[in-house]
Amino acid sequence: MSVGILGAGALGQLMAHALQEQGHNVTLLRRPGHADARHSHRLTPLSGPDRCHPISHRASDQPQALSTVLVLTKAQDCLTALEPLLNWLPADVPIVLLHNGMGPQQAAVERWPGHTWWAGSLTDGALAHSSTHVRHTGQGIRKAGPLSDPPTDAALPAPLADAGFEFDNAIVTALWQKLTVNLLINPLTARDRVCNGSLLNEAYRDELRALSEEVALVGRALGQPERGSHILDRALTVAQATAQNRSSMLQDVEAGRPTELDAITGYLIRQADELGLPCPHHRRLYRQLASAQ
Ligand code: KPL
Repeated sequence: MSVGILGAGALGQLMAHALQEQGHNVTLLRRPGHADARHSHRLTPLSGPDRCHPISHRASDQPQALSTVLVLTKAQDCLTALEPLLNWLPADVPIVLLHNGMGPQQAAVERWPGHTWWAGSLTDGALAHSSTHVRHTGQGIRKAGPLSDPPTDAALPAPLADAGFEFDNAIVTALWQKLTVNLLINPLTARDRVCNGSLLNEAYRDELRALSEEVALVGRALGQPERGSHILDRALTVAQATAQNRSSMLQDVEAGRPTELDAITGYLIRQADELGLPCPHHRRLYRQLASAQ
């Protein structure tokens, strides 16, 4: 049995290496029509010399024996990427949604309710130098838990435990907390084209405080009560741990790719609209970035 990974970007490649190094067979699940192949993938770790692993590539519409599927596509690509796989994947194979932002997780469960859905978050920094070479730029926190409602007592699938994920039975709260980090770091770094660590600069403090207070306001109304200062501290801790990293949104902007703005700032604004909350700083950031795409 293999662990299937949908999404061969920086984090998809990083997880493929982490799993191979723990003795798992990994298959990168590519678009329908992709010919079977085995490529040598290179990892530049946080320290020490580069390491290479051979990794299989197979089309996602080809039935194959998979123990677990990790979904590391961009948020906006997740549902489309899942479709060919869900035509044949047995319902009891755990599918772990690990993209940034919120919205697609709930949409996947609603659209394919019979499957075994998990979700998670990872705050590692990673940079894809090419489709077969990734650099690990920051050690992060990795969490996953069942998405089914109410939460089941299921244990963490073995590949996740081996890749350093912690079990979290309140994963929606963890997703929200990761979203709060992405809400503060990603749009600002993408707008100003700076590394995560630049946000530690005093020049950003007022804007970050205002953004954090707006997130806290929406969070409270959604049953995620947290002070703005906690939200800010968490984002600054991640910015420090990934100081040299270019956020995924900045990498997308620089490469001219669509960003996850809609699943990050867009998600917050949609919630604020439903709740009748203003969020002017996030709306302005959204407009600045949406017009740049
Ligand atoms: O998740 C990230 C991202 O870039 O999308 C962080 C944690 C901000 C690391 O860069």
